[in-house]
Amino acid sequence: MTNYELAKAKYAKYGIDTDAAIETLKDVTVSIHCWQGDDVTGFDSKEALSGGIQTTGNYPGKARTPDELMADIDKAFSMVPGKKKLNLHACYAIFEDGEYANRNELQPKHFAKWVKFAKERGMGIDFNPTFFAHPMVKDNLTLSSPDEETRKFWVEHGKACLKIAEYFANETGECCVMNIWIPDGFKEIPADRLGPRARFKESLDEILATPYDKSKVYVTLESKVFGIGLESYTVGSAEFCLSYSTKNNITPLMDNGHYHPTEVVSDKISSLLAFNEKIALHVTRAVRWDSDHVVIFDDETKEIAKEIVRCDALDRVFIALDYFDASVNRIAAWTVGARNMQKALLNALLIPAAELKDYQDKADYTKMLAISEEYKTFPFGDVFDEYCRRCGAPVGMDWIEECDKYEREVLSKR
Ligand code: RNT
Ligand code: ZN
Repeated sequence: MTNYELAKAKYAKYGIDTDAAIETLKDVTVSIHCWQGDDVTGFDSKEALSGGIQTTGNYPGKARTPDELMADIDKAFSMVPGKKKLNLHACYAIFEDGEYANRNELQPKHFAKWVKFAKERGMGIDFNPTFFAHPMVKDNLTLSSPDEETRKFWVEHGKACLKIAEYFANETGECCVMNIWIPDGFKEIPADRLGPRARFKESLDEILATPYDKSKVYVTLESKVFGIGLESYTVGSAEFCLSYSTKNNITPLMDNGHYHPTEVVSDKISSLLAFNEKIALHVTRAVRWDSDHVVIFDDETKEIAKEIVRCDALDRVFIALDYFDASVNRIAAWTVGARNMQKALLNALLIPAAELKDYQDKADYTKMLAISEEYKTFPFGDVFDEYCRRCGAPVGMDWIEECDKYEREVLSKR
């Protein structure tokens, strides 16, 4: 018997069908962020990264051009099992023949190369307007700026992005999740908390007044607690973003780096599912703060996946990754994080949710605890290996050698 057959038998003894879990996971889409490949640099501006987010590290070999980034994406995606979607930011517009468009003038054609890339690989595309790293970010403010010219510029950017999102959906035949996150906030304790939020609200209303096909484009709104240099006040707080999303029928997005350190997104998922048809996630790893460390196979990532699965919400949660580490090989960073998201989902699919719920309802917390703990040492790794095999992705450590080879042959020559 192979390791997989042994594992399958062990799970089957408790009524868990590992083949079914593998089949289910094959259809779950995880959106992978292009910005891990170049430290959120993009191609449209020479400005340093801003907005209270930061990539640290100086690992050699970072992608400098669209072609390099695409090659790196191909390499990383080939080492990750499962269904993937490409997550782009507006700053990754590709200008050809010396042309240039400012953020408020971006058009679908500036993303034609990405569409070609995605179509050739049978992938959908998600999208993000880029409200940072640009000269029109005035005093750390964009959509909430009291300066009307600044605010309007960013409203135009949002509107332009909605058109591009719709173009992605039409071209790829898959829906496009367009996520709005603004960095706006203050380092100092503000004298007016309502004004910026009122302006943000007005700006969002203006952006969303653009007609777009709601069956193809899902607009999400991402909240945050604080950013570097913006420690005292964040315009798009959790309460603001949740209230706005609910009231305006758009989709709330939770990034698990965007809460106070003892809060967990895994506990929030069910509340949002109770009130929203769809919800969206940025899965990341916060180490003491929103540090965007590579996702590991840790308790919170597992718990997030368990929540999605036991709420029977695999088709209601848009799962995206969001981290950027420049201190390790960037292809490895992508691969480790994305494989771990897949592991967490498979792990969740191999836990008998109905049985455990039943113990909870019967107040048999003893069995609920005891059984949950026993599953933690089941031969999950053998099932994950089989899943990789069936997806044509490298099994176990095999990808590491592939990644080293790519570093020797490609990255080290940059
Ligand atoms: C920032 C948000 C946001 C960004 C990306 C690059 O704190 O998490 O999602 O990470 O848009
Ligand atoms: Zn995020």
